[in-house]
Amino acid sequence: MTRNAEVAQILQEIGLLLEIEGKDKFKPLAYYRGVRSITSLGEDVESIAKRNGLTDIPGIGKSLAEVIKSYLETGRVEILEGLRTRVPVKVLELDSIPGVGPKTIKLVYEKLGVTDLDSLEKAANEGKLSGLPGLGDKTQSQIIEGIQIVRAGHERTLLADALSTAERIENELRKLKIVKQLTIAGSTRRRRETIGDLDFLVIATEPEIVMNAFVKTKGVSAIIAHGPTKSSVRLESGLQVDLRVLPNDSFGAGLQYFTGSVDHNVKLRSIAQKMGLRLNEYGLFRGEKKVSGEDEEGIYKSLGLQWIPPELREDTGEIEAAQKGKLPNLITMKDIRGDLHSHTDQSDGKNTIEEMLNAAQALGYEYYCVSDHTQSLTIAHGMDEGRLLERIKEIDELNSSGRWKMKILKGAEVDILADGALDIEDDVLSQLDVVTVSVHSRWKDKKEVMTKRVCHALENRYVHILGHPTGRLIGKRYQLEIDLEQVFETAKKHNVMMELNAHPERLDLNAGNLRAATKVGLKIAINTDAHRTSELDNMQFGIFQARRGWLTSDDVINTYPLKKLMKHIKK
Ligand code: DGT
Ligand code: CA
Ligand code: CA
Ligand code: ZN
Repeated sequence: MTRNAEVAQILQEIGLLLEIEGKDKFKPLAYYRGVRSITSLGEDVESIAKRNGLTDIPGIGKSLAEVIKSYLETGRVEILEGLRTRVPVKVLELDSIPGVGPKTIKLVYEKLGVTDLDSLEKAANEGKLSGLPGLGDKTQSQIIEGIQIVRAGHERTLLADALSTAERIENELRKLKIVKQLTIAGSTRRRRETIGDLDFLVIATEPEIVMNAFVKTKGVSAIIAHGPTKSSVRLESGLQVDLRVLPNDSFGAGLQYFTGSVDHNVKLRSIAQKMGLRLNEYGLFRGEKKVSGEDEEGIYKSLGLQWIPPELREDTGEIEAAQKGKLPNLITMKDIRGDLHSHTDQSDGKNTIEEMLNAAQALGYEYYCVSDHTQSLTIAHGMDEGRLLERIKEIDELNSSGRWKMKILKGAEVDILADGALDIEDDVLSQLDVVTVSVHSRWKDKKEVMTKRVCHALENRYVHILGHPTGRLIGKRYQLEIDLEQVFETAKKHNVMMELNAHPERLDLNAGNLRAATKVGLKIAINTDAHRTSELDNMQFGIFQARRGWLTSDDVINTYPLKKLMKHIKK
C-alpha cells in the first residue's frame, strides 16, 4: 500500500468508528471528505507533510492534519486508539464488503452485535439481517454474495500496490552499500494481476546486516522468520515479504527458481531430467558438475530453450514455443504511441481537458483520445448529443490552436443500453474519431441477454472499441456473464477492437482472453481510462497484462502511427 492509501485508510476507519459511536453527526463527514481528497492527491502525502503543507490540501483542516502527522511520524493515532477500545468493530473489514456501508454496520452492530466479517456472515446465513429495519431478503443475499467476493480477493494484493511496496523496500535496502544484487522474483516478477507475497533475492557480502535491516523496514508489523539466509515479515497492510540470500555463483538459478511459476518450473525440471541433468535453485548440474547457474539465460540455453520472459512463465505453451525458437516478440512500453480512452471533468474525471492533454503530451504521445461518458450514466454527469457536439467543436479548436504537438482525437465512452442500443444518435457518433462502447448498467443480465446486448451494440457501424469487455473489478466485482467467443466473432465481423483496460483493478481483458481474442484476429487497444492525470501512468499495467497475453506490438492498435491507426479504424 502507498503511504497515501494508508493515510486514507486510517481516516476512513476513524470516520466509520465516529459514525457508529454516533456522538457527532458531522465529524464523520469531515473524515470521509479527507479520505476523498487524500485518494485524489497527485502527490505523496508524506512529502506534503514534511513541508508543513497538509492544511493546504482541500478538505484537510487542522484536526485532520494533526491525525495524519501523528500517523506518519509515529504510526499511531490517539483518537483512533480510543475509538477502537470504545467501539470494538472491524469497520474497515465490514466496509470493504460490496453493499455494506456505515449505516448497515451501525445497524448490525447495535441490533445483532456483529463486529467483523465472520459474525456478519453468520448472521446473514441465519437470516437475521432480513428482519432489521430497512434490510430485506434482497439486501441480505447481496451481502452474502459481497462477503464471498471479499473472501475470494482478500488474501491477495493488487499488483500495483505490491509493486509500489516492493519499490519502497528495494530503495531502503539498496542504501546498504554491501548489497550487490537485489531483485524481486515470484509472481511480482511475472506481473500477475494479484500477488500472494513478495519474494526478494539478494547477494551481499555481509548478509546478516541486510537481514537485520530488512526485519526493521518501515511498515513491518510482525517478524515471521529471521535467519541467516531467509527472513520473512508481515507488513501493516497484511502483505508478507520474503527475503532470501543467494550465493554469488547461483544467482541465475535462484532467480529462475523463485520466479516460478511452480508449473513452469516442474516442466523445466522434467526437461532437464530427460537430458540427464538436474535443475534446482543452485544451478543446472550434470552429476556433480555445474553446467550453468550464474545467469538465467545460461540455464534456458543449456536446456535448449530461448530465454523466456517472466510474464509468460505459467506453463501455457511458452516452453514448447521456446523449444522451437518461436516465442512472441512481446510488446513493450516504448511501442505505445497514444491512449484511446480517457475522461475529463466534463463527466466524472477530476482534471480539465487541458490538464489531461498537458499530461499526455508530457508522455510523448503522438495522439490522445478524450472520451467522456454519455448521458445515461447520470451519476457520472454523462454528455448528451448537444454537449458532445460542443466538445467536438472544442477539440477541433484545440487541434488547430497548435498548442499540442499530438493529435487530439474526438471520442466518447458510449453507454450500451438494456437492449443493446447506444445512448447517442448515429449522426453524432459519426462525427467522432473513436467510439468506445461499454456496459455500465444491468450487471446481472443473464448470459444470453448480455451477449446479445453487447453484440447488438458492436453491430453499430460507428463503433470502434468495446470498453472493459467483462466488467470485472478485481476482488470487488465478478465479471459479467457473457459469451466472449460470440462477442469476438461479432467484433471480428464488424471490425471492432477489444479494449485492454489498464486500470490496476480492471486489467480487462485478462491474459487468457487476450490470447483468445488475437487468435481470432482481433486487434487490442490498451487504454488507461484515466480519470485524472496521474492515472495516465497506468499504461504500464496494461503493458504487463498485454505481455502476459502474448501480445506483440502488431496486435495493439495504439502502437500504430496516427495515419495507420486512422486507416485501420475506418469502417
Ligand atoms: P504468489 O506469492 O502466490 O503470488 O505466487 P508466487 O509464484 O510468488 O509463489 P511463492 O511466493 O509461493 O513462491 C515463489 C516461487 O518459488 C514460485 O513461483 C516458484 C518457487 N517455488 C515455490 N515453491 C515451489 C515448489 O514447491 N516447487 C517448485 N518447483 N518451485 C517452487
Ligand atoms: Ca510470492
Ligand atoms: Ca513467497
Ligand atoms: Zn472510461
